[in-house]
Amino acid sequence: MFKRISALVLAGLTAMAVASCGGGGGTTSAGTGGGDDSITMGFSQVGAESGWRTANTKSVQDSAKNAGITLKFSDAQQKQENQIKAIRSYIQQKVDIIAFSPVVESGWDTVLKEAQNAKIPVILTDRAVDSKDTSLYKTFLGSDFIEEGKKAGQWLVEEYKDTKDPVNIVELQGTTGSAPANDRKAGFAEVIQADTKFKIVASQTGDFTRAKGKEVMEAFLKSTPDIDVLYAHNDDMGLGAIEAIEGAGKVPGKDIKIITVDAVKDGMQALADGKINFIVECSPLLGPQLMDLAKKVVKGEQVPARVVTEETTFTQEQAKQVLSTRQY
Ligand code: GYE
Repeated sequence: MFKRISALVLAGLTAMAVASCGGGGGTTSAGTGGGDDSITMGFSQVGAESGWRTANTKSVQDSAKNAGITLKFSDAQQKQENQIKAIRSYIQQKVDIIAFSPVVESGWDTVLKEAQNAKIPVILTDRAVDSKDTSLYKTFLGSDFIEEGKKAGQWLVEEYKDTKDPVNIVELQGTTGSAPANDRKAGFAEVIQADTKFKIVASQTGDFTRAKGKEVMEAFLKSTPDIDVLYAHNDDMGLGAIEAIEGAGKVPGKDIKIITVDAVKDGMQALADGKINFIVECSPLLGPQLMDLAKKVVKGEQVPARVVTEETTFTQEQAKQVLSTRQY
């Protein structure tokens, strides 16, 4: 360990962290630890809201173990205040590096400044912050969410290229204020606005969860006649919405075409089954790259300010082909 903390003190601090996290889901440690030059990372996860998140957590935990990095992990249950508490506890524990996936974009400057003052480097993973001062973190590893929104819009434009009739779209947004919700909305809107036949007739948050996706889609189906297309910012909300659509006696994928983002197993299965029409991939397997970046940052090496994840898209036919080999 870089900062030589005795096992006793460490245990005490971990207990403090659990206590201070309150309803925040607590803190657990994993990894091989040991050796004087091993790295301790404090990782504050958004929550466990989706299949994507579960796969991301597993990727981070497995890769920490493989990289010999001791991981202190906490789940913020989609609450910014829990993430701020977790980051403060990592600062107190003098971890070597902090990585986190910020639930929303705004409101991080104070706590990031505290980490900077304590000389603990921070890596953003998966989601971005909107801080003007980019020296508050070393790098941001994750997807280009605007690009994802554009890919969703491009599919729609192509799918409806032969019609002049209005296309009524309902949108299930991700967590309000989160980078993927903001950017997936913006990228999609930018592409479809080129043709006035595309109309977003209702747009509301489903908080990236299946339950909320179902609930909001039920409300859309009651309040909005003639829905042609659903654009859901993740698979889980799309899967919840499919239940609502079937419950209303309509056929998902036919009566209402569905576009989602992520490409987790359950989403890909629904795509292969014809219930979803198109999925934009967003990879949760960020762990290995995160650990590589962490090692470099702790050694004081230069890392790129932005590392973008490589991603693709899937049609129903493509989903059938790759389904059996999906890792998540
Ligand atoms: O798309 C969604 C999850 O931040 C990219 O968060 C991530 C998003 C992902 O809940 O399923």
